[in-house]
Amino acid sequence: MMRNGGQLLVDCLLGLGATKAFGVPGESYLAVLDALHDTRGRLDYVVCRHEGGAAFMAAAWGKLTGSPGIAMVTRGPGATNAAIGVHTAMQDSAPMIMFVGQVGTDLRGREAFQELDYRAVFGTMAKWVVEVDRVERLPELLSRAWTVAVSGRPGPVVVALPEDMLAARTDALPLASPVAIREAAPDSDALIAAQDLLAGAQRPLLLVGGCNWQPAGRAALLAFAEASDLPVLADFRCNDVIDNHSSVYAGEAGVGMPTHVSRLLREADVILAVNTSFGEMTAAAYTLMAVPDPVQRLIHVHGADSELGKIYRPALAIHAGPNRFAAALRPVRGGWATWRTRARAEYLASLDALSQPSPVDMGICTAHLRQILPPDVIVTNGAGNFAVWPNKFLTYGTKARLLAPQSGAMGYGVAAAVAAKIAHPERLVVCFAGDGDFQMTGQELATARQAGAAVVILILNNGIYGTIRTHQEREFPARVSGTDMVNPDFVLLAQAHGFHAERVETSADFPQAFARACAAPVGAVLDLVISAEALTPRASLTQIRAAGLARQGE
Ligand SMILES: Cc1ncc(C[n+]2csc(CCOP(=O)(O)OP(=O)(O)O)c2C)c(N)n1
Ligand SMILES: [Mg+2]
Repeated sequence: MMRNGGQLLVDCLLGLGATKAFGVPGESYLAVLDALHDTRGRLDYVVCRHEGGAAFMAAAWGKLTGSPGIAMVTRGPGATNAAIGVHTAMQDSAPMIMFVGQVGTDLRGREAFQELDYRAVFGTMAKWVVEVDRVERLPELLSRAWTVAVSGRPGPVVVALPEDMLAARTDALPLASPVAIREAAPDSDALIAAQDLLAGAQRPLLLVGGCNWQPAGRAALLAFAEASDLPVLADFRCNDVIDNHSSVYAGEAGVGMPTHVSRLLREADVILAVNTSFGEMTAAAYTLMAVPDPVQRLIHVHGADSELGKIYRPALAIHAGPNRFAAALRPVRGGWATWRTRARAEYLASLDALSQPSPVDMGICTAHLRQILPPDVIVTNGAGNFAVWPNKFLTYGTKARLLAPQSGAMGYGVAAAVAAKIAHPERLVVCFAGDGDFQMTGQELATARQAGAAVVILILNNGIYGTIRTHQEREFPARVSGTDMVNPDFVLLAQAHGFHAERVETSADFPQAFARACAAPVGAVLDLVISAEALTPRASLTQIRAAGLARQGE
């Protein structure tokens, strides 16, 4: 059977197991769009409103499902709009494949209309970039793209599609399945060495991260931690790896780090880091663990050997996938109950927020949500001070998921929520957005409506770019510049998109408004009135400014 490049690409994606593609159309890949005409119900094209939204959705899909999220965007302008999603998938270690149109091979190199050199543009941003020049090589290169995206440390792959290649015809057969790569398992010597190091520890700590966990791997890790009675920290925005309700869970090592978390990292003598890539946020810009030789004895376990010894020189480096490593672990009993109990108690205490100087007090709202959110809720957020609420004040059980960008990309939350609801229409999906954050991808409300994705979006509306104001008041106190916003009426905006929408003026109104939002069949937006004064959970704007002024006076 003869196929053109578009048809072969789509048939390969079906064989690999893709079921959704998120994109904005372009004339550069009409043959792919045409092939998708015949795959509805098997491989659906989710029509987005901005390539940044589409790429975020693909990145979030990859993080949620473990299978590459598919984005499809047009040449230059589409590709550059989509860059934020590629960068986010990289920092999140999320599998993703972005297909991008390219000028015909006969024009390449002339700076033709919308031409870009994708290898140069995405070379340092993506895990791999390839341009497919010959139509018959599509199966080979798509198989490799999929494999690269999911293996080792998962990440984004960019595949460029010259127009003439998509139009060319071939009798090449499409792929029937992905390459199945078994995770690397730890060898028994390495395991014994790890268990010995742990057994000799006074204050051991388990630090878990990454996004290629499977339910069995997570369960095995939890069982190991509980049987060994040692405290567990989640890496930045990886709160959902380990059951937060377990007596071993002690919090998230990320931005806005609570004092007990920094104490645990500093005081630990042995840290077993499983699937962690050691981004800047994990150990407070590397201040809690010295580079390259931390005082703590580090056992670093990762599925990608390129992550081992990258930043730290571990006492023991083990190249193994997280799930197989977790399955191989046997309990170590070192009498750490006191150390673990204190960590847990401090974590539980950290969930009680101070009373906030704000009409809607997010401490009260998150305390309510902790009680009523269903166990399998999917929570998403982008970036801003508001993200501290879902990241530090909500708890995630074994079935819950948190989709939050380790890249700190504003706008991720709304798009990730849409992708999550498309993946799991039966689950409650709640997005936490800042007012600035929401406006980065708010147009994807239209995508949500079109796709029937009934997400619940909470806009924590404080009228400012709060994170930047926080830094500004610390470094340039009382000189507000570029951090105020005059916002649209979010209720009207959401209603114009067909969403149920309400403005919530007090904490007391929140529970009922949230219940109505969850019941709305079309999805809902709640515009929460937050005072700019409630700048962070622990310090008000006035306090932060006063401290900044006092430092200036010194
Ligand atoms: C795409 C992007 N642009 C800019 C930034 C820098 N930035 C980080 S947080 C922030 C402010 C977020 O404001 P908002 O969403 O209103 O949340 P708030 O801090 O007020 O709670 C900005 C501008 C970023 N992280 N990502
Ligand atoms: Mg704000």
